Parts: sequence; C-alpha cells; structure tokens
Amino acid sequence: NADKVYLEMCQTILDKGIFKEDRTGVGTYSLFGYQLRFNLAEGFPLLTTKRVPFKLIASELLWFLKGDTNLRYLLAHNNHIWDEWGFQKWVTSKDYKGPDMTDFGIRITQDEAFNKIYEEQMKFYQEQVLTNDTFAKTYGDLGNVYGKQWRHWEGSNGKVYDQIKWVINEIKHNPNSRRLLVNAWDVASVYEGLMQLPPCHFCFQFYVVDGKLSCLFNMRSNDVFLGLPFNIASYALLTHLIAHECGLEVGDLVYTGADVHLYANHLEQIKEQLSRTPRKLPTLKLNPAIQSVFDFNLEDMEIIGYDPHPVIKAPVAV
Ligand code: DHF
Ligand code: TMP
Repeated sequence: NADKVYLEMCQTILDKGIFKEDRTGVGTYSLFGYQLRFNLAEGFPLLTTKRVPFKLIASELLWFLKGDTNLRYLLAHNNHIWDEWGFQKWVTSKDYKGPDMTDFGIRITQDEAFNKIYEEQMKFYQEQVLTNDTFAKTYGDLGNVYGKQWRHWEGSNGKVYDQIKWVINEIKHNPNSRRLLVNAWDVASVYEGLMQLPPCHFCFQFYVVDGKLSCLFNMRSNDVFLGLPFNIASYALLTHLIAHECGLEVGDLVYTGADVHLYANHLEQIKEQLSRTPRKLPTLKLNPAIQSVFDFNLEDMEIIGYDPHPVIKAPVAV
C-alpha cells in the first residue's frame, strides 16, 4: 500500500532524521538515501491519508510534456504550485519597483502585515503573467526547467533533442535497452543559473519486461510532506501515459531519494497524517481514444474511487 510505505518513510525521518540547516532558512530533519517501490497494478498511488490534488499534478505533468516552462499555462489552469519561483525572478529584477520582497517566503509565515503586501504583489504578478505577453515572456518563464530539458535538450553539438519522443520510440522498438533514460540535469543551465530551481527529480529511467513498463525516478532533494506525494503521483501518471501509448501494462514505480527531508514547520502536519488509517487506492482511467502521450488533455485522465482523508495545509519553503 502506497500510504503505508510513505508513512513508514516519514516515521523513519522523524525517528532518525538529523537537523540540517537549508537554503530556505526554514531548517529540516534529513536523511540521505531512501527507496520506495509501488506496484502500479495494485492501484494508482495517490495518497489517501490526506487529499492530494490530482488535477494540479496532471496539469503540471502536461505542462512538462508540452515542453513549456512558462507559468502562464499553469495559471490558466488555476495551478499555483510554481508561482513563488516565478515571482522571485520578478521581485529580484531591476524592473521591480514595489515594496521590498527580500526573503518573502520566510516573512509571509512570520509577519501578518507583510503577508498582506505580499499577496497584493503576487496578485499583480499573476495578472501580468496571464495578460501581458512581454511581461510573461520575461518574468513568467522559469528558465531551462523540466519542459525545456525533456523536450528541447540542447546538445554540445548545438542540436536540439526531444528526450521524451526518443525514449518512447526506444521503448517501442528496443524494449530490452538499458539506456531508456531522460535526464534533466543540464550542467550548463545549472552552473550558469539559468533555472529558477535546479531540477529536484533530475533523471528517470524505464524498464520493460513481461509486457510491463516500470519506471525509476531519482530525486536529489525531496520535501517529503509537500513535494513527495506530488512526485509519486506525477511519475505514476507519466508511466501510465507511456505504457498506454506503447501498448504495455504498468509495472513498478521505484523512487530513489537522496536528501529526503521534513521541514521543521511540517512536523505537526506529518504527525496528524501518521495518525490516520490508509484507505483503498483509487484507479486511473485514460481515454482509450487517445494514443500519443502528447495528445492527452486533463479531461482524458480520470481518477476513480478516490476517498481520501481531508487536506492538511502546510507552508512551502521558498
Ligand atoms: N519547494 C519546496 N520547498 N518544496 C516543494 O515540494 C517544492 N515543489 C515544487 C517547487 N518548489 C518546492 C513544485 N511542486 C506544492 C506541491 C508541489 C510543488 C509545489 C508546491 C504545494 O504547495 N502543495 C500543497 C497544495 C497546493 C495547492 O493546493 O495549491 C499541498 O498541500 O499539497
Ligand atoms: P533545493 O534546491 O535547495 O534542494 O530546494 C528545493 C526544495 O524543493 C527541496 O525541499 C525539495 C523540494 N522539491 C520537491 O520535493 N519536489 C519537487 O518536485 C520540487 C521541484 C522541489
């Protein structure tokens, strides 16, 4: 059961995690190296011990698959999970003349008056990205993040490569290959600061045996309370989409995390979640009329039988 292994991981971090300062200033309890395995035939791994918003996960994945890196698409789909990282680009730019937003991520959790000012500025930012093409082009774009690397990887030879198309083609024609991988860790972009956030899930690989498609994804850094439930569901969905196109069943989803952490301001929330009893996993239904991974829209993916415990809110570290 997906919830069971996830909650075991959380309990292990609570028991054995070491306090570690981090870039965001929040502080974490952290372990190095952890693996999880989900048999996708047993149900779709959308956690039931808190409500996880599948629509946001699906629209983020479709955004990656379109090769898009601009927040406009996410905002148009009412998806705000990446807003803070675009906003950060705007408020640290020379064009921003508004109130000081230094360390806004920490300050909104500590200062009510500041939070109001932040929300006004964020609202302005979102409107601009949605309605002003020039603004969106400059400040709505997160840089060379996932969509760019997955669909438009720039090789050292100057050519541009579509890793998703390539890997699907390999799965179809060379399923025994041990090279079925997609890499988002573009050294030039990371070292030159050309991404608002260097990829957290930086590489994934497929494996085909007995007519089943498995996927292993690697995370260099993982926010176990907020990020991981999304990451598991996102790679489960990707595996289903590719299996669907390739005429394969789904096998295992394997997760490998490196710096796996609970933020210091998520401890109450995770204890609440640990007290809950897991329920039956939902299933995923894909529109059988669609073949290509690239032709799916939100309405072609349906989660059936999802009956989770209530949402548990937590602040995201920026
Ligand atoms: N930074 C950090 N510190 N943690 C992350 O998980 C993270 N994830 C990113 C970008 N930067 C990050 C992209 N993915 C949420 C979930 C995933 C995600 C970003 C944010 C999140 O806040 N989830 C909330 C609900 C969000 C909503 O309903 O709008 C949750 O309760 O799951
Ligand atoms: P870092 O770049 O300093 O590691 O910070 C990134 C934070 O975002 C870290 O807590 C991991 C988290 N994260 C996830 O857990 N999943 C994701 O998909 C993304 C993009 C980030």
